[in-house]
Formats: sequence, structure tokens, C-alpha cells
Amino acid sequence: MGTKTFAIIKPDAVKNGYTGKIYDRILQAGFNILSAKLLKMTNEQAEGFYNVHRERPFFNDLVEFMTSGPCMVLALEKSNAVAAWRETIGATNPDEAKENTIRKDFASNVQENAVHGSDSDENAEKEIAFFFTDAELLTN
Ligand code: IDP
Ligand code: MG
Repeated sequence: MGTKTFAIIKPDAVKNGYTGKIYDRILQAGFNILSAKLLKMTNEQAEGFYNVHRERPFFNDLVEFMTSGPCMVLALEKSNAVAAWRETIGATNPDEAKENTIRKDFASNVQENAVHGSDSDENAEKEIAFFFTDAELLTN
């Protein structure tokens, strides 16, 4: 299992003032932060990042949401990072998320669900490379 995953503190969470609280959850859960930056996604970035969802009915709304304000993108490190981070964030729909998960505590709804997490080691690598150069990632 890989040691890296990719996370986003999404525009709803930044706008609602949860950036610090979510950053704290990341550290509490034992992740090392290899890199982080605040940015406002362009349409091109959001469409590229979510390209796998292009045919889904919610795609246009998702792109509009992800470009609606600043977000924080992060490269995270931990053993079994992808599964560990998915466990920490909870189900896509906050109504189905377990207690004490980030989405349970900070998400507004199934679209504005506070955070992103990669779903596989392969996608984690691609997603990290989408937003960070190798030189921007801490090496231990
Ligand atoms: P994930 O973020 O838990 O991996 P995905 O199915 O990959 O969930 O969907 C990507 C993102 O698209 C979700 O985090 C959410 O913001 C949005 N999304 C997913 N399903 C729906 C939906 O049914 N309605 C509106 N937005 C959705
Ligand atoms: Mg996904």
C-alpha cells in the first residue's frame, strides 16, 4: 500500500471558516503534510481534475462549486494513506458519514462536502502531480 494521498479542503469548508479545524484533524489523524497551498481553481483545472465524472449529471454543478472560491490542496503522507484518509473524511454524503469524520462534522451536503480524498494509490499520484511539482513536496 502506498504512503501518499491527495486532499482538498473544498471551497465550502474554506468559506465556512473550517480550514484550521480540518488542518488540525489531518495532524491529529497522524498524517505528515508534504505540501499545501491555497488556490482558486480555474474552470480548466476543475474540469481536468474531475474528468472521470464528466458524464455524471452533477458535473457542471461540481465544476461551478469547485471554482466558486479558494480551496486548499494538500499532499499527505501516512502508511496506507489512501484508505486512512478516506476513513478520516467519511462517506461522500455527510448524511451517511460516521460520527467524528470530517464530512459528518463539516460538510453541508453531498456536493459541498468539505473535503476530497483520492480513491486509489494510482489516482493519488496523479492528483498530487496535478497540483504540485516534485520540488514542492517535502522529502524526509
Ligand atoms: P468522493 O469525493 O467521496 O470520492 P465521488 O463519487 O468521487 O465522491 O464524487 C466526487 C465529488 O462530486 C463529491 O465529493 C461531491 O462533491 C460531488 N458529488 C458526488 N455525488 C454527487 C451527487 O450525487 N450530487 C452532487 N454532487 C455529487
Ligand atoms: Mg472520488
